[in-house]
Amino acid sequence: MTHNYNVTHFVTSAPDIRHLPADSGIEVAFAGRSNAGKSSALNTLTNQKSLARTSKTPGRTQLINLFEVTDGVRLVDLPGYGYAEVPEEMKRKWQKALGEYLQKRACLQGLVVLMDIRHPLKDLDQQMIEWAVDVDLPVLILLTKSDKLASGARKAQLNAVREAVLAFGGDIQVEAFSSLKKEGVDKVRQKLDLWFNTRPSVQEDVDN
Ligand SMILES: Nc1nc2c(ncn2[C@@H]2O[C@H](COP(=O)(O)OP(=O)(O)OP(=O)(O)O)[C@@H](O)[C@H]2O)c(=O)[nH]1
Ligand SMILES: [Mg+2]
Repeated sequence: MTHNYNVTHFVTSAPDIRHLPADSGIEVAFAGRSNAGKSSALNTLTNQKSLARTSKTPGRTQLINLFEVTDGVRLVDLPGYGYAEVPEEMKRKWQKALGEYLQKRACLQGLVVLMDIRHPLKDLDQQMIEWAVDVDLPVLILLTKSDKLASGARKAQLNAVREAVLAFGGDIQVEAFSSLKKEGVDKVRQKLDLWFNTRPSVQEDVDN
């Protein structure tokens, strides 16, 4: 079954992981460094100009924003990590919360990690990927702003990252993406359709 992502609408914002709506249905989260292009990618995917707020000022998305594609099918825009201006203490807290979300959210079916194609696989990106692989969560890596590189350099970078992520093991796909040029959008839709059609594993009832 393919979904129509164009009808995606905002549901709610949560100030942190503990205030998310009920852990039911299916969720796919968009994570990445501050300014990596998460909100832009969500807008491009859904063909909407301002579904998710974008900004030239890094660290703009402070809340976890949840969007619904259809009943029980959600896309999650996570606040960017690694923003230099954020106090160390807050960074540590947020990083811990992200880890908890990835490892405990049962309805989470896949993780999209967005990284600027010119600066891929920073420490915190690697941490996110490790957490996902740890809990058998499939990962789609989008090398964003691919329009910033000429096609030769773009291909070389794509190949280099594909090679590098083999070291993580796990189910990881890497694609180039540009919100500006609409590159890679079909690849994202295909992956989301696949994840949204995978039934979340049902917890065994141990009382029986
Ligand atoms: N050239 C180019 N610029 C882009 C692209 N995608 C995003 N940008 C720009 O990058 C900046 C950050 O984009 P956002 O989508 O707001 O990034 P974000 O990851 O949501 O950032 P935070 O919410 O702060 O974590 C904006 O100035 C965008 O216009 C792209 O595909 N190509
Ligand atoms: Mg954002």
